Amino acid sequence: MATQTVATTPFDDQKPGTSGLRKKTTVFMQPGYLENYVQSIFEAIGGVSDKTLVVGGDGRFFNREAIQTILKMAAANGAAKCVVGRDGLLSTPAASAVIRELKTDGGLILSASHNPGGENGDFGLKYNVPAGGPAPEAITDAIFARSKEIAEYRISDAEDISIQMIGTAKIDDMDIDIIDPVAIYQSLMESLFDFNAIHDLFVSGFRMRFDAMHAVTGPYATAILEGAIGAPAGTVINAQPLPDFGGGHPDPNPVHAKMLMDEMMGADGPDFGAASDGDGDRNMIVGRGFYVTPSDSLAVLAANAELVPGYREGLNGVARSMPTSRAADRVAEKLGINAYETPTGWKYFGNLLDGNLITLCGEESAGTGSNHVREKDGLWAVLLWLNILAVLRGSVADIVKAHWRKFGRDYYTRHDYEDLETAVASGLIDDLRGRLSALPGQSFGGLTVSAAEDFSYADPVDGSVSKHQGIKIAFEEDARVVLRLSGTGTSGATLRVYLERYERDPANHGIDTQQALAQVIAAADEIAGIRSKTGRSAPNVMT
Ligand code: VG1
Ligand code: CO
Repeated sequence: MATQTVATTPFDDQKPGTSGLRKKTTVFMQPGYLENYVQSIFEAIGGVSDKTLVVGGDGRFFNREAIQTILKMAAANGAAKCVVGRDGLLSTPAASAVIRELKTDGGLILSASHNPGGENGDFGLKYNVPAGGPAPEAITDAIFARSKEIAEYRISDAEDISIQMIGTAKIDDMDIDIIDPVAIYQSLMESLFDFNAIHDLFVSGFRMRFDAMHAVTGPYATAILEGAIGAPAGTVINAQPLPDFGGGHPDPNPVHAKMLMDEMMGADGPDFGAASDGDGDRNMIVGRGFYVTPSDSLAVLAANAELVPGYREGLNGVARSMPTSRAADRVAEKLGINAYETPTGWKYFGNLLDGNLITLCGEESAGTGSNHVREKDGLWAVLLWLNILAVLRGSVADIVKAHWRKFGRDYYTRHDYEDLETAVASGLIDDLRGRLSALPGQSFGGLTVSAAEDFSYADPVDGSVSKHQGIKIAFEEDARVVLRLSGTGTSGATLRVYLERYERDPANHGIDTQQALAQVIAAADEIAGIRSKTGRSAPNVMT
């Protein structure tokens, strides 16, 4: 078989966003589109000659075809080997674990994460570095730059290979290892958690429901929870990965994981509920009748991590993305460890983890993780909760309420305005940016602005600076509003408004969240003119 060099024209829209390049599946399927991006990645990382790459995805529509293309291109570009998950499956955290365990030169992860899949849904691709994490901005900028110059790509004209069975194969001179997508990840989990203690928790009658949402975590959760730990059959639901996620939206939040939420809110619901997203890096945690916000989850996990074998030595520090509530900072302060505030997106945690500055990190968007990999990890967060529950033996609600009594409660909600006209959304942010310096001292419905900034982050390890990462407005009344535009959407623009308020007094910890934040919500609207500028009377999604 021979290598073909195919002439191509640059596509001008291949700029990676918050988490790699995401587009409509039909865009990725255009002739040359995927090829163009893959060749740009290979060239931006200095070529792949003699390198070993991990390749896998979340199983969505076009996953298999894209993998065949990537393998043929890796072969034509001189790669020594590709390691592929059987059936083309690898959850994002598992891909990170495999990259690290096998000490490869990085990997390509095919996923649009929590975005809907299918022919009319979304597709995505990103490159992860040898440390296992998403490429930092310097690399994604280089990929984008390359994609605008590129004139040709290289691909082998070999036949498709079968990736249905564990084993080895070859395309031209390149070796291919087809691996069990679960094994390496599972042994990593066994090294961190006390599976026997969790087993005993289930033996005591504890009931759990894990909703895999027909996405990639099904095989992982079934093998680990029902297999290795011995949870009752039926603990994992919607376990079969499907190319269109069964028509659902694989985003684990109370809106999209409604079936699970309904069961958990019932009087006789299970003790513990959890869900994960398309590529397995997000998690939702629910107790019976009690939803845990991701910001609170990060804080509770940080406060209790030492109860679990993998974190017995304590934490080096914690980090959270800027719009995530400050609950984790309060824990860090009590523990006497560092707390970092990074821009949205997992790539910003990489240097902090590599430099041992932090052990745990998380985002308000249902992402939690630790130094065990370089991605957020849905099932890991679920196992950490389970291990803590196995030690404390209380209900989820009791544990979180006790946490609030000790640290105070950070009421938190995110309001999303989806599918806005791009000009309207960026106009709103630009206008606000232009008025920031005038805001401090002004009052909005009883709240007085104490500080307003266009968030910029200087990486403490390599000194790189990321600007314009969101508008952050703080109030004297211990409340905060953050506004930013989504970088993962594939049509129009999404405005995200993050709202929070701190309440120390336990007598006030039982208020409905939207009500507790009503004043902050009103102030945000008054300051940014959200309703008047977007013409929307309410957000599409509130989490
Ligand atoms: C969203 C979340 C962000 C997360 C990103 C990728 O980005 O807000 O916290 O890191 O998705 O998550 P944005 O730019 O749309 O707000 V995943 O699970 O989609 O890889
Ligand atoms: Co995801």
